[in-house]
Amino acid sequence: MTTDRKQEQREEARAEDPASGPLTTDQGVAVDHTDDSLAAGERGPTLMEDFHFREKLTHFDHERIPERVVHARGAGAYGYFEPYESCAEFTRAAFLQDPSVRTPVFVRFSTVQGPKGSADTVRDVRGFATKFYTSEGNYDLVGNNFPVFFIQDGIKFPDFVHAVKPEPDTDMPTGASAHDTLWDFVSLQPETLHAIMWLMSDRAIPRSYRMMQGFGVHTFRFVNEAGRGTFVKFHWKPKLGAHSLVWDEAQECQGRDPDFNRRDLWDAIEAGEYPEWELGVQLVPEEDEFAFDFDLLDATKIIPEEQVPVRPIGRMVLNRNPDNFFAETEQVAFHTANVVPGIDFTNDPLLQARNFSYLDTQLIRLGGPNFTQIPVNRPIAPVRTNQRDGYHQSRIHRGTNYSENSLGAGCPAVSGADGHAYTHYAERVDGAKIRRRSPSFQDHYSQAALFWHSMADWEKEHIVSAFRFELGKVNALAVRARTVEELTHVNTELAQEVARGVGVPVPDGGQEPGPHKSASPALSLEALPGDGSIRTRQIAVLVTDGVDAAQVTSVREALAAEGAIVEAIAPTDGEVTGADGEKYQVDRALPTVAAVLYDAVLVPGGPVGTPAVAQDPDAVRFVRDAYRHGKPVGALGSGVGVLTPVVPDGVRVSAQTGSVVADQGVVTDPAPGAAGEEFVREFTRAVAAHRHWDRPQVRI
Ligand code: HDE
Repeated sequence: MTTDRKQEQREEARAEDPASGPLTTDQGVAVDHTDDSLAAGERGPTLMEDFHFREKLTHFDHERIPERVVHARGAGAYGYFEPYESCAEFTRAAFLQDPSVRTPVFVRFSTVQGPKGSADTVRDVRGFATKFYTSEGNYDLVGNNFPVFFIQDGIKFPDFVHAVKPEPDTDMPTGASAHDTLWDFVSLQPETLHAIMWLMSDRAIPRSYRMMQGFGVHTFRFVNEAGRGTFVKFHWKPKLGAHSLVWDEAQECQGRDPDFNRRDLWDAIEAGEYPEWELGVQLVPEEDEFAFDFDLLDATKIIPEEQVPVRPIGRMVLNRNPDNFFAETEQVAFHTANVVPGIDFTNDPLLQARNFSYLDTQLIRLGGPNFTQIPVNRPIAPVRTNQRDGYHQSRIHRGTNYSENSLGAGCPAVSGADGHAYTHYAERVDGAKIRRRSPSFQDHYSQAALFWHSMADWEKEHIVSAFRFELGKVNALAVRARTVEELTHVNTELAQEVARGVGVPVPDGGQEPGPHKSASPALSLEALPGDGSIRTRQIAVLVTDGVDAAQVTSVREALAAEGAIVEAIAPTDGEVTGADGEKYQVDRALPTVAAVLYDAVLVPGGPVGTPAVAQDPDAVRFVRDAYRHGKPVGALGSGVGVLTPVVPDGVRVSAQTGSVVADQGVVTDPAPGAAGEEFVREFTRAVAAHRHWDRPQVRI
């Protein structure tokens, strides 16, 4: 957000605040002076009677609350959800009945491993938690951007989290999964392998929260008016498609802009480019519970979309940033057990554990049982309970506080059988008390292999290189070797490629789950290219004094008309003088930015400008990095001369004025003056494709 816009907002907030006026104490007493404490003489000791000083310092001393034990770092936004049509056939949930009814939502995206102050672009799962403020109470869909989890039973969650969090002696590494204890755990727990394949894929380094899928992970249950249950898996699909960074870029981003993902979300919403997802469901009739070669209750398994298609049921739009990070994004409390009539649980042992854990953690994190009264957590449905008192109670309850009563006119009365109350699905349960995993949970390799076989070649390359990086950071060679051994059960080629990179014996292989060579094309990032637009893509145009201004202006206008965000970047801030002698405003100074912060780069020409760009090592690095990270790179006029030395053999560059060449995302036209239509069309197409993996010398 620009400083002007922020200032405007501050002023609006002041004007709207009924309490605007002079500074006061918490008791409303006006304060005359807040820069010096009350002291006995100018150089004397501070006096205890300075109640303003004591109140100010005491409150400050208590400003922190514990951060979330996992998912500590996040970003949130408000918006709405609307169904496409009534889902009454499957669920009686009120918010899924009427396309004309918009349900308000709050969504929080997060990383899992790192603390609140860690960087955004680490290799990690991303949380995707949605609170629907429905007319029947709050419904929380607390999902992730992977459709599977690392463990099958919640009792192992503390072990898994201890293993992935920083090691207990050094408190290192921050935000990262490349370390001994995680891989020790992985190598000993084959059930982690499927989620580990996702973690090693580019899904674990999303370009943007706006370009990320979300999944409910567990199999839940829809229940309709007649009480019939249907198994359901939830999917969020981003309108902009699913896109990721490359690891080299993600690592640099951690330093260049640790807030890369949350800034992107914030800025898009401020600019009115509201992110949008489609909610889809996979529905399985109860009678088909055992129709799969995996268990529907096992959260380490997907239902391949080719087997049960995802049926779109509605869309969600995020259109408002929070006013206060702490009050809203930090204090929001999600809970898997926050369900509404028409949505119920299954016996997935991971889900059952979560239904205990979220409330438990919030009691400590938010300091007591009344956190549901915090504005971001408050339902829009009326709340009438007999729960009373406790820390931070802010409601003034009247009347009786027990059920049943006659003295309070029987209020609040239970809804009974009037049809509006939540009634638990009457699933028949019968079993001995045992601690034993079901045999139907035992196949840990088939779906890890399915994932591998579903990847495009470039995705496979990225996965191998991620394993090499991660295991290469593991000090215990036995752990590296044991992990490679586990990978032989997924795919021989994968295991061998990883082994070669991390210095452990190359296994023979041949242990793959034979019959499972099939692929699920929906698992590849290529399956979600987006709507083909270049809206909100960030494009850097490198300019210096003497730049061909007609070129910059024409290309800028054309790309901006397609919704891209184009920024002129010069060696210093302020203005540059174009070849026409006019002054042009610079958006950013080169030392403050880097190619990793942009989606594409363009080098315009100019009789004076271009040689200066070509001689500026920072500018050349900018272009080279963009090229090596597979990003679209364009050059016009004499700018082509800057690009040519950067682009390796095997990529064609135009040498002829007026002839536009577009090859593997490198688009060139040596013609001076305003950019032609063909150049703009080709460059736009290259940007819409996001990345160009097949070009030589891509650095992943
Ligand atoms: Fe969570 N998880 N989780 N988790 N989880 C938390 O709740 C837990 C799991 C997820 O933005 C905690 O309020 C257990 C799966 C998200 O505020 C905690 C188990 C999935 C968020 C907790 C799981 C998730 C959390 C920490 C295994 C994807 C962030 C703070 C049984 C479907 C929500 C908090 C936000 C947060 C427990 C596994 C997603 C401790 C015990 C599977 C998106 O309660």
